[in-house]
Amino acid sequence: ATTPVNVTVTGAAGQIGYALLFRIAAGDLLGDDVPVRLRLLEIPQAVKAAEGTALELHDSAFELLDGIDVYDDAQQAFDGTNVALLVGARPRTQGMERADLLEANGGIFKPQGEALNGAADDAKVLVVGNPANTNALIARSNSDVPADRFTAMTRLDHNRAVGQLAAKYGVRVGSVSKMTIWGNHSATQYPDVTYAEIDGKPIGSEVDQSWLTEEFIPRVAKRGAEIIEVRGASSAASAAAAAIDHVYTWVNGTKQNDWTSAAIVSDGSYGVPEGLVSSFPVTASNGKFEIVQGLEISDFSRERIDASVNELAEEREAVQKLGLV
Ligand code: NAX
Repeated sequence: ATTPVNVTVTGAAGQIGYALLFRIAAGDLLGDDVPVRLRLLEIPQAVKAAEGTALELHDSAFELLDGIDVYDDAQQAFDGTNVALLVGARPRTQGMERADLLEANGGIFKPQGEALNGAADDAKVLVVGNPANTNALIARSNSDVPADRFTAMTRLDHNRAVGQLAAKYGVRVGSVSKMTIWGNHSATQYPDVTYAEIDGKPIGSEVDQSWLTEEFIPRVAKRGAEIIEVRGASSAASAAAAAIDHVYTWVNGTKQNDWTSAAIVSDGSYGVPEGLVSSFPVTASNGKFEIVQGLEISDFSRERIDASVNELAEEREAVQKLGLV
């Protein structure tokens, strides 16, 4: 391909943006033969910092990088875009109630959903900025872009789970397949090992239950807090790596006999109310995610999936009350 693919990154001057942009420019997002044009969106106060990053991108002499544009206007940043990575969001600050947080993010994701109407016909949207699932719901509800192009990121949770499982079994991450994250990208998420395999061999029946409930599930679900505690700042490079994996998989497909996790608009599968942006086990082919069907769900899993999905339903109710969806 010689026509560059337009990739818009919001929150480009933030810490995830800083890790993400260089990998995109290196060809990791779409493939090492696909030229990219980067469009950075920031709020006016951070445009200068984004321009500084653009200088460094120039200085890196990436052969696939066709050019960089910096914007403070969503309409312009999304015009004709093929891949939109919505990273910039309003973080929760002290004393902020959930409704305040959702409202503040509605102020970002509603206009961005509208602005995405100007995107290319094949546009793919990944929301990283938290609360990611509900921000994706807001953007989708305010856009004419088809629902199946809106996704939110649970790939970091998925990768964290794969990493923990590989460490437990003393294998490399490439040996782990069929891991699943269900629900919300929050502490209620359910990392499900029921169908996970090590070197193609199912582990479900032999998993140590106390390790699962007391160590693995809470460790994966609360890994973000652990990173903040140890690193002194929230996950950045690993979040960028997960965003890269999410889009790469979406465009280039999942491996044979494997699946991944992504939050996509529910079609009602597995009892997840239609329209919620919830994480599922998914395969990708021909540029489309599809929910893995027909998995038997145990009572143990059902309870945990429902808890996380209920949280998503509550968030939807809250943004409905605010008139955001
Ligand atoms: P930073 O605060 O470093 O950067 C955010 C950037 O977004 C800032 O430069 C800010 O100016 C910009 N921004 C704010 N409003 C904007 C708007 N309307 N348009 C364009 N840009 C805007 O945060 P960072 O550490 O980069 O994290 C970004 C987001 O990712 C946060 O919401 C964070 O919670 C979320 N995360 C999501 C994860 C996931 O797995 N889904 C994991 C990592 C991360 O915690």
